[in-house]
Amino acid sequence: MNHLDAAMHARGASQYVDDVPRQVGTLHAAIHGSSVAHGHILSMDVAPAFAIEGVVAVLTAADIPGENQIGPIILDEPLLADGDVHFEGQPVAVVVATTQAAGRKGAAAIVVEVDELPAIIDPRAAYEAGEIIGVPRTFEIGDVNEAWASCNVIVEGECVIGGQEHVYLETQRARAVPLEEGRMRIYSSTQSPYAVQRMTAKILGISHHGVEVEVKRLGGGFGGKEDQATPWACIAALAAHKTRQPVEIVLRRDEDLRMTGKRHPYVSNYKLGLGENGHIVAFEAVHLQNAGAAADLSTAVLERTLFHSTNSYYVPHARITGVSCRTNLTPHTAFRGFGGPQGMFVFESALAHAAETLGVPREVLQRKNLLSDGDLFPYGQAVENGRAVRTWEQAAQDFDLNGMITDANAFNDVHDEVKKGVAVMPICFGISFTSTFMNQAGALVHIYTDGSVSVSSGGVEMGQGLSTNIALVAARVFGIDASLIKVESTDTTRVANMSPSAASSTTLLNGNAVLVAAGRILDRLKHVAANEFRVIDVARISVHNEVVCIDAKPTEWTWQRLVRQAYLQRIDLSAHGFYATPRINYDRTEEKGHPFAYHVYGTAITEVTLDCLRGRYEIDCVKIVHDLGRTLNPNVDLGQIEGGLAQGLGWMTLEDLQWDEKGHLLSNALASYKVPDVYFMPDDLQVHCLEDADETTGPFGNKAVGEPPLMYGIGLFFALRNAIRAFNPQANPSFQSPMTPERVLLGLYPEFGRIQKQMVPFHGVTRDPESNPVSGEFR
Ligand code: MTE
Ligand code: LUZ
Ligand code: MOS
Repeated sequence: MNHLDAAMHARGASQYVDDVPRQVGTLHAAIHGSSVAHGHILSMDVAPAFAIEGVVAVLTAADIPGENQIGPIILDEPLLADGDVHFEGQPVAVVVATTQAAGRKGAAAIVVEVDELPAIIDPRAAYEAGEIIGVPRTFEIGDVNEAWASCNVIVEGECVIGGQEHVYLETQRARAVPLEEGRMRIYSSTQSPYAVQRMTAKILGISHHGVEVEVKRLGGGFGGKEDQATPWACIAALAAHKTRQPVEIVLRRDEDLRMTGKRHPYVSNYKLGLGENGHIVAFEAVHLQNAGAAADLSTAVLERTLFHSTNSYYVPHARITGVSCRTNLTPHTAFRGFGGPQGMFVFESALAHAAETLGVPREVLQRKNLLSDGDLFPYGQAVENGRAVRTWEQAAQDFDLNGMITDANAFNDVHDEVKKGVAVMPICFGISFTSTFMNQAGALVHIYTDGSVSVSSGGVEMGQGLSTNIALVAARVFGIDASLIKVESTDTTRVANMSPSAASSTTLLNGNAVLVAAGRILDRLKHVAANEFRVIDVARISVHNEVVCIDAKPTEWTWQRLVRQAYLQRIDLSAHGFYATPRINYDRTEEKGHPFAYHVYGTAITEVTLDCLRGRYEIDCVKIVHDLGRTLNPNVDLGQIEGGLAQGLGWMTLEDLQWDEKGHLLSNALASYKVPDVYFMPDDLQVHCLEDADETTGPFGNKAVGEPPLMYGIGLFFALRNAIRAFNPQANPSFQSPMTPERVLLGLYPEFGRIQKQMVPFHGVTRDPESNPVSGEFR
């Protein structure tokens, strides 16, 4: 079975928000975004917009009937600028017109006078200026201060980590249709229909039940629509509310790049101490997160950075601090991995630094320090059913790691201008929203009298294959073919209060909710069959391949007959299901708990060939052993592993976000922001999955797969580093990502000077133990 949408995607037949035929009278909204990154608005003249033919209305903060506030965690973000602007592109006014073109012309005609203030771009500058969002957080285990004394070698340094643009194929968009009694129906490209529902209600000043949100599918989200699809839907709804006409908004690629947040850039300091035998003794890190101009999800992202700051290694003494720093960039947001990749990159850099200082291969230190069952993470959860060693050992064996390293060294011995580098990247990623209450989901299942089935869940299809997984779960419960299942759009009137489709947990949460709902109906059907066949023990009844069985032996009743009979007996053929992940908890005062249902593990081996005259490189191969549990659909999961890897490789090497000192995005088009393509990917890409690795949380032994494979991409950074040092053993390029060909070249020839590693003293951050977590509405 393929991805359910594959054939339609290939034919261009899949419908997205603006493919559904428009109602007569549908208007178009366009945004006037701030032209400066920081300042006070002195005056605004919207009259010139009305001079443009087709312009119907102009809306500003003053037109918002409810609250002008869309902050999801901390209430610090207006929908439309009010008094001040905090980033370039920040929505200031909305122009509603009969065509998109007229709307954009109108938006451009608006004149805003701003008293410009200096912009902060760098999180270090923000930290020094006291521009901190929320409060610093610290995870601590063991006794770090004591532990340094027993270390044999201690390394300290700094990492500068680049952000990342989501580049979903489908840019942000929404359509709002006014209903009777001031209600609103919204079609949105969002990972979080309920966030759109409740924020729109807040903006319009009405109840949640006054807003209906429907999502068919997304042309990619990657976290960029976990929260940041919401403002565009609110703007469409506001415009529809004012004009009493349907309103659509579609961002052009350049508008989307300019106005929406990205993966958070970080600047982090580390200090790592090893004992005599190479075992890790102590680790300390301070992560300064570049949050952009508003909190958005930054505090939650920062929290996951802390959770993943020791990756898949056992660290007995650790102190890890994170600070979310306010700058004048777009508010940065969720992106596949959600802060985890940044945390892992820092630890891998520290390990590289230590290995190079000791003169031992990095993979020796990595292997020695992998987690075992019973080891504690710094946040207090113990490793259970850990697979760090298992995936490492299988990768080393299946792909002959030692042979690869020997061959690369032999190659390097006889080549002067071309060098190979090999690196291993183990991953360990926690599955669950780190805000425990978010780990809940609902589903609604109907069986029609012809035996066909309708399944709604709170999960959103964004290309990751959720609908395929959901169809397979329902088909398996009922014992029928997946072609009998229709996976419906995601609609807030069918499933209430849904969490975003995120944290890789959508199949875990919604699949289990479907399992519960379908199981309820199946139970009723079994009773109908048991009555008919005069079987006392209902457990003897089952359905296989659309045939009713007793003791697994077929009867003459088909699935269709069973359903029809139940209907005639007036048995309810619909059910709601609800699921809440068991066992999880987290205490933000103590910074301890059991936040994750389980962890996903894996190991990737990456080999790169570097042209040491030009700084260009080819990825020879990436070879992965991944822990999928028991897959529901191997094609879907393989797509997630390969796609995640591609995104991680791009983040580490090609994708270079640049802003000027005034906070203007320079990499503001896909011509100046390079994403990996099929040629960039290794020709030799192998993925092996662990066998006999069922995860009891399920559904059906399944393990989450969406985000973790991105972090395999980190291996490429260190493979390149090894190749650079094979050419020039004195080279010590800074731990700065992305490792673009330009930076590789400068790394090869440090005498060019520009990017030599600077040793930066470790800086501590004080934490106020009184004020811990997070205020705000929903977390
Ligand atoms: N795959 C595709 N094709 N498109 C996407 O937008 N998003 C990723 C990942 N894989 C994404 C994707 C992200 S950020 C997450 S959290 C998960 O899918 C969400 O889906 P899941 O919970 O079903 O894994
Ligand atoms: N979103 C969120 C996430 O709200 N909480 C999380 O823990 C998370 N993790 C990964 C991706 N999105
Ligand atoms: Mo993914 S970053 O959880 O949307």
